[in-house]
Amino acid sequence: MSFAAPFRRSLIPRTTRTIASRYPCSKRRCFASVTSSTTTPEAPREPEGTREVPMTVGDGGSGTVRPVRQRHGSDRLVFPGAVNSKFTNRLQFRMSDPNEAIETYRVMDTEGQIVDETHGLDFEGLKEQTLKMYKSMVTISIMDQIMYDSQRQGRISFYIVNAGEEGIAVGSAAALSEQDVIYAQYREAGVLMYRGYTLEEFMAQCFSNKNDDGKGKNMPIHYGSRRLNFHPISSPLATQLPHAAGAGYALKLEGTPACAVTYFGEGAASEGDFHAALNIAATRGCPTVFICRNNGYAISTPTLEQYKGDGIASRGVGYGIDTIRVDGNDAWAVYKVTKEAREIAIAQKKPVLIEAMSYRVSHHSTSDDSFAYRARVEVEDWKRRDNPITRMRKFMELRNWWDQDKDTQLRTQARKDLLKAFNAAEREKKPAISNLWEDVYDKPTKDQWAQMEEMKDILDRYGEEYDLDMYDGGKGGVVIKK
Ligand SMILES: Cc1ncc(C[n+]2csc(CCOP(=O)(O)OP(=O)(O)O)c2C)c(N)n1
Ligand SMILES: [Mg+2]
Repeated sequence: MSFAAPFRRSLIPRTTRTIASRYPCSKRRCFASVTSSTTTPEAPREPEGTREVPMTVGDGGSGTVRPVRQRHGSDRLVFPGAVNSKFTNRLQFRMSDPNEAIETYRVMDTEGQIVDETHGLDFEGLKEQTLKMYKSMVTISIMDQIMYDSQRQGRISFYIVNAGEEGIAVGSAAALSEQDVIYAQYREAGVLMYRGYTLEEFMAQCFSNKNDDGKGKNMPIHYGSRRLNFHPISSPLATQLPHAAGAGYALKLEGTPACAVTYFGEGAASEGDFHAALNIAATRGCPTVFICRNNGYAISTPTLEQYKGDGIASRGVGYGIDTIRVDGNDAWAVYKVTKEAREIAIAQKKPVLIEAMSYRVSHHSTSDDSFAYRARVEVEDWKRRDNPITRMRKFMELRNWWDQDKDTQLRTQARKDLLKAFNAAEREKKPAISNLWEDVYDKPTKDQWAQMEEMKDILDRYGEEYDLDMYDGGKGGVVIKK
């Protein structure tokens, strides 16, 4: 299968060479500090090719390393770190050309028309999947409205909406297998929705009720699901990235035909963890797919103030990682590149970076008012111009798969289902108080038992001051059942 826009990577030749010990002394002196201690500027000349200095290039973590050889009189530098660099007498500082940014791959345009005829996707065969993708995106957008409003009414404490970026989460999720291990940031509820996280599970987590897998220990939208191979969301930005590199490495060592997939915003890519993760994934050959959602903002900081250079994609190229930039509002393009990235990661045992471009239509979270730092008209323009949900709808309508009636029916039913789950979750009891101590250590410590006893004593004496009925088991739920 071929891409209109190819995955990019820096040029590293397949064959690596050894630095010959016969390098002229004047030049060899330049390398003396990085060659082995056996190679000093004063070392006697040896016939060409007879001796290799122990300077090697790793092959991505398989444990074998190949020697690098610099031939006498070569027109290029063959050196670890720059294994195919031509010598030049032109002094020139390099930087990316601002007028020639890395291209953005599309399968369909904003009208839902196919623009890459080489996409190789069998859309007729994918009809059922298309409907599932569309339904997931629509359901997420309605859930967002309900949950956002409920936070404003004080019924949940916090929420982050996905508006404008549903295509990235759902398009990529549709291309993955259940075995792939997911490490997300927080604006990827579509991944969970597509993988089969139920509306009841979403609501239980947001209301921190007794059915929440995390037993209320996390803020709303910090979902996690062992069943769906989805690690819990972690608030500190970018911590998921080294985890995903490590998980990819583990899958490779186990020989599992799956990859780790991690999502992050372009703002999170300013964290050191991003660089550590990309470098270790590249050098150890980890089958990890890094998916950056570049939505134009890190809370109030616009991308143009976050970095110079050609976005996040250019960093992947810099780390020697196969990289592609994609139109994040085109769910088919995201699907296609994720599918291809997954195959590369697993078959070739190496990471891939996808930079998906979109726009954060919403405020950053319920704690943010984005009109304090961006104009309303900017947001309205984006909403009118392009949207992953309407694009997919147009795609389906062009094939006579969809119409207004079906759309109304889908939205009415989704809203009904969501409100039912919402109301049930809101009425459900909170986890038993004993969960304050449970699942912290393997077994509760002596100190924790003492704290439980103390809490029990306080509630025995002053219980009527608290609404204990809202907790599972009431006052009786304070002490862990042995
Ligand atoms: C280590 C760390 N620093 C700062 C924050 C506060 N913070 C939360 S979200 C965010 C912006 C992240 O922007 P981006 O990664 O682009 O994601 P987006 O919200 O745009 O989806 C910041 C600075 C944090 N959670 N963790
Ligand atoms: Mg962002």
